[in-house]
Amino acid sequence: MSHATGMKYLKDGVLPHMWCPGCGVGVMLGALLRSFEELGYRREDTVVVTGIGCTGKADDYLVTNALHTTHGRALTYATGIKAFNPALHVVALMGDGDSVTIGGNHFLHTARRNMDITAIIINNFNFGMTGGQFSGTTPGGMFTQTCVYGNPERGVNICALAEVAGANYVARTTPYHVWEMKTSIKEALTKKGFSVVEVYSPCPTNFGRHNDMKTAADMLHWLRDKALPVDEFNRRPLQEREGFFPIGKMVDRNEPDFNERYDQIRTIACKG
Ligand SMILES: Cc1ncc(C[n+]2csc(CCOP(=O)(O)OP(=O)(O)O)c2C)c(N)n1
Ligand code: SF4
Repeated sequence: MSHATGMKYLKDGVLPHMWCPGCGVGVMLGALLRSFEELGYRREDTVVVTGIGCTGKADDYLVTNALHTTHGRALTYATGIKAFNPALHVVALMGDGDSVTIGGNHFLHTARRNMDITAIIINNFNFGMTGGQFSGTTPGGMFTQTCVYGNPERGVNICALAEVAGANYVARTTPYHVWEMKTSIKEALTKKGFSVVEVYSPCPTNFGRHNDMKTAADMLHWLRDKALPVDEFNRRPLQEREGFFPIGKMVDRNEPDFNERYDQIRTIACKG
C-alpha cells in the first residue's frame, strides 16, 4: 500500500528547510501536504496564506498558490480570497503571535463570520522568529526572553476563543501526535465554515531553553506528558486538570458559513 508523502506540493530544490532542528513547523507542514494529497487537492485550486514569522515562511516551499502577507493579517487576505472565489481551498498558516496576538481582532471576526477557511496555528508560546519575546499565548509563570522572572499574564486559550467566537471546527494537536494531526487537518479542510487546528509546538531554540527544555526531545516529552484526550481532560475534577491540556476535536458543528448567508441575503435583496 502506498502512503501519501505530500512531496508533489513542494518546490524542487528547496530542502533543507530553514526551521531549527526539533521545530514543529515542518511537522505541521508535512501533515498538511499529506492531507492535500489524500484529499486529492489540485495545486491550482488551493491557496496557502501565511503571515510573518517562522511559521509564516511555510509558503516559500509550496507549488500551490501561496501568498505571504503581513504580520497579523493573514486571515484578512484569506477572507478576501474566499469571498471572491468560494471554490478555492483556502488555508491560513500562522504563529500564535500572528493569529491571536497582533492578529487577535482578525481572528475573532473571521470566526464570527464563519468564513470557510482552515486556520492552522503553530502555538509555540512565543515570538519565535524575532528571538523569543512573550506572546498572547505564553502561559502564566513560564519564561521567555522578555519575561525572565516569569510571565505575569495569562495565555489566551485559542481553542476556547475559536469556539465562543463561532468557528465550526476546532481541534488541538501536537507534533508528538502526528497521525492524529493529519486526521484533524483533513477534518478541518473538509468542514464548511471556519476551522481551527491549533498545534502546540516545540520551539526548543527560543522557548524550550528558557523553560528547562533545552532539547527538541525534552519539548516533545513535555507535550506527550501533558496532553490528555479531550474527554479524559473534561472528566477530571478541576484541580486535577492543572498543568495538563486537552487535545483532539473540541467543536464540530454545521452553522452556515459566510458565503452561504451572503448568497441567501443577496437572493432576498434581488427579489425585492
Ligand atoms: C506589523 C509587524 N509587527 C512586528 C513585526 C516583527 N515580527 C516579525 S515575526 C514576529 C513574531 C512572530 O511570532 P509568531 O507569529 O508567533 O510566529 P513564529 O515565528 O513563532 O512562528 C514579529 C513580532 C512585523 N514583521 N510586522
Ligand atoms: S526559532 Fe523556534 S519557531 Fe523559529 S524555526 Fe527555530 S524552533 Fe522553530
